Amino acid sequence: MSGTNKVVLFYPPYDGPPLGAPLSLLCLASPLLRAGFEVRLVDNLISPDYEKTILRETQDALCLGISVLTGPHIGAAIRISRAVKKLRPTLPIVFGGWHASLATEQTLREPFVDAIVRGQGELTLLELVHRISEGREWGGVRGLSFKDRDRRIIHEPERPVADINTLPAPAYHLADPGIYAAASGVRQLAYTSSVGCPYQCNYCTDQVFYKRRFNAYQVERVVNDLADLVPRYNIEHVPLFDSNFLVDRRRAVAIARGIIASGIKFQWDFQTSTDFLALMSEEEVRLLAASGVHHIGFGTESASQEVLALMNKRFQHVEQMVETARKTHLAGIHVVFNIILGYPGETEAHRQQTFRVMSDIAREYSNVSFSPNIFTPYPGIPIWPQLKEMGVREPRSLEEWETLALGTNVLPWLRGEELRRLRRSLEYFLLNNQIRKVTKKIPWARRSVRRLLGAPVRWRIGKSRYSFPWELWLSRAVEKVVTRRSLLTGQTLAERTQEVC
Ligand code: B12
Ligand code: SF4
Repeated sequence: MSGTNKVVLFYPPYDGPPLGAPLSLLCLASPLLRAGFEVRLVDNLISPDYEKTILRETQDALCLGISVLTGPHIGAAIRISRAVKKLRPTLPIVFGGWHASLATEQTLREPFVDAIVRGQGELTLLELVHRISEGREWGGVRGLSFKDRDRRIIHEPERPVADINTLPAPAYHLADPGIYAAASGVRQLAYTSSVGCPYQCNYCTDQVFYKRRFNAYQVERVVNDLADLVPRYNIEHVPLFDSNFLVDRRRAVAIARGIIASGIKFQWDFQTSTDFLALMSEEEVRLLAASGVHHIGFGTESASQEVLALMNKRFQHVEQMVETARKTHLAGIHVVFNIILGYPGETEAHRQQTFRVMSDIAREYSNVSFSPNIFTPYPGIPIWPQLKEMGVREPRSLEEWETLALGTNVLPWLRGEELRRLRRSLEYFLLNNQIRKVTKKIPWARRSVRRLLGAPVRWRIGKSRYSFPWELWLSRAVEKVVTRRSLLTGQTLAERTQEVC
């Protein structure tokens, strides 16, 4: 038996604007607290000096848990783990989250990782913490991979995905939204009303994690939670972290109705696919807006039906993108269309088609912005076998995955002149949209700017001619006009994040 009952949970720093307290840790903390354990949450906003905090807090802890997504999270996770192991070599370090769940064997090979909780973490972590606290063996905990006493790697069988209605509510009281508001300028509270998406896009791991099952809270639960949490924490904005919020459109509309009826005022946003929104009536989309939806992110990815088929996205059609833009425009909702560039099998002609169609949509509907990125293969995505055949090298260690920020180009078919042309056409595409937005804001300059810059830019996109890019030089000299936006919230991304592509 251990004399302590403290669990330290760490969320490493990430690129981009803060989205409120890390929901993963708040969810993990809840069952631990109920079982009588003490929980310390650490991230770079709660504790700017997080490294020192963790070293201090882990002195008398039962274990350290770290949440890891592919990319920049990994660097801090490695650094902290090594520092903790130096001071307390026997303290169990447990990794969890999407990266650790999808690249389990490789991550667990690192000497500083003792166990990995695969998939949803609430029940598995609780069971593990009980074992640690009671000094028992770790074998038999479903969903756990770990090193035994001889440092051999053991993978226990999968834990079935839990119905989220059976899990305790996130421990929101552990993180003061004011701390995050100071960094982002908005009092935010992240909320998940459902997990899972029925589709199987072959660049996405949602199907691996949540098994294609849409697993959702009832309408009343969502409305009651929000009506309670928003005033209690004085929240202005709720980003929903659902994989595909509109899978059940009737539920979504009823949630919007419930929020309106509750009289609580706040903004909220979500991600979904255009096929679902396009099926909603204009009134239903207006209802979403009236309840506070001000932004929706869509994984549109391409305007070429051939490329969409290559992505196993046959459920989505260009007409639905147009319909989505039209209905959200009518309702006054801002939308971001994500675009994936360089997908295996995509030709330059496909790409130009995407830029042309998307430019046409944006010209017609001013509420549309874009988030274009070069295809980044994350661990566990179903298309990996094909990527390997095409010469993409899979990172061989945890450390190597750290450099894989969104938009990092690891595609061997996107090199030299091909890459230069992609970048140039992308810059023109973004410039074209930016000109449209800027001239909308300054009507007196509209005609002259459009004539001087807009017309030649549109001509280039139409004809795919990008040599001697004087418009780009001019725009860069005047101001930074080319901006990218976050799919989750629609916020403009930091310059560093924008320039990855
Ligand atoms: C919100 C979000 C973010 C936010 C999170 C901020 C915050 N304050 O919480 C931020 C902005 C950091 C983010 C960034 C990125 N994200 Co993101 N993000 C999401 C999203 C929409 C929701 C995640 C979430 O919080 N869910 C709710 C919580 C409760 O679930 P959870 O995080 O999965 O946590 C559970 C388990 O994973 C596990 N668990 C998690 N951590 C730990 C730790 C321990 C110790 C244990 C035991 C268990 C455990 O238990 C938790 C409770 O069940 C998911 C999509 C989705 N549907 O989940 C994508 C997703 C996780 N992101 C993804 C990607 C690709 C990214 C980026 C890499 C690229 C990008 N989009 O820009 C960046 C890079 C981040 C970085 N390294 O800097 C991928 C995952 C890829 C991967 N291999 O990591 C997802 C799945 C989207 C997708 N379908 O492709 N993201
Ligand atoms: S629709 Fe979105 S969440 Fe669903 S499988 Fe495709 S990319 Fe993943």
